[in-house]
Amino acid sequence: MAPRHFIQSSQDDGTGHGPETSVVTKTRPKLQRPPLYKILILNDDYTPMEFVVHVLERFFGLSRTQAFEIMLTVHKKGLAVVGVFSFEVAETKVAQVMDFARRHQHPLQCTMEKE
Ligand code: TYC
Repeated sequence: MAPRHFIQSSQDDGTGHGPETSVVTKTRPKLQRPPLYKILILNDDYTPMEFVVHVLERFFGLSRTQAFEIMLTVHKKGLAVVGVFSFEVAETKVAQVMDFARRHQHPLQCTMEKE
């Protein structure tokens, strides 16, 4: 079939709104926020308190006071959230903490959980 061309005059935008008018429409695609992941530190009976404080300072950028507070929460309650991150950042930090603990022969456990 032969192509058909529709020609609009500059005086008529085809909307019926009269000459030289146009309708501006903006499409707003539905955006999904990327999911966030909590990192949890778990209590155990063997890892020294000072080591946990050091881990929290080193890998989570916490001050000594914040790190000590969170370590004590874990010690008393069994676990605590130490931060919330994107999947990639959480995965990297968990791997770094687990590796660091293993290299120092401490049984410290660190996990991530979708928020
Ligand atoms: N419960 C440990 C102790 O008494 C200290 C500790 C705190 C270990 C937090 C792990 O995630 C932890 N030495």
